[in-house]
Amino acid sequence: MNPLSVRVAAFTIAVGTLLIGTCAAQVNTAPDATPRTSNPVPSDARLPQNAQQRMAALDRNGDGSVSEDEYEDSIRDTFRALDADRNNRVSPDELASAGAPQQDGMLSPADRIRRIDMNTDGELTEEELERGAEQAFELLDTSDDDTLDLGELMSGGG
Ligand SMILES: [Ca+2]
Ligand SMILES: [Ca+2]
Ligand SMILES: [Ca+2]
Ligand SMILES: [Ca+2]
Repeated sequence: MNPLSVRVAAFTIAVGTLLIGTCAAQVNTAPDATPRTSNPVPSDARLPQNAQQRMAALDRNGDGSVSEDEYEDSIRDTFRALDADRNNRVSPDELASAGAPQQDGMLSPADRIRRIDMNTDGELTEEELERGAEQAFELLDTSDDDTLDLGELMSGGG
């Protein structure tokens, strides 16, 4: 891989984790939540660990693939969900408290934002998030049919 494609791949995974992890965290809130938990963002919230779960979170009409519309809807919802103080920007703190998984070797929330932060102010606007996500969609859509199937989602780090 040349340096650009390494960077682009890291970028794709960053966006995918950022977006899809958050969507599915919401979808999965209730049934498995531990009753004793009083934390509004349970640290044990189940995040999507594989492409099947990501697909379930994104495929709103249940046809087994993710269209650009479904993807864009999710991005908008995700942005609103992340922007806790509603100032139309997502800060690293907001991203961190959304429960995105932090594992060994993973980028910190601030670093993930930096990947798609076009004006380098350290926070994401909806436009920055959408633009980053569009690029991620195109990279994942290797068959170029404007939908993401399970295999393509898997190739995005799931
Ligand atoms: Ca669909
Ligand atoms: Ca905010
Ligand atoms: Ca920004
Ligand atoms: Ca495709």
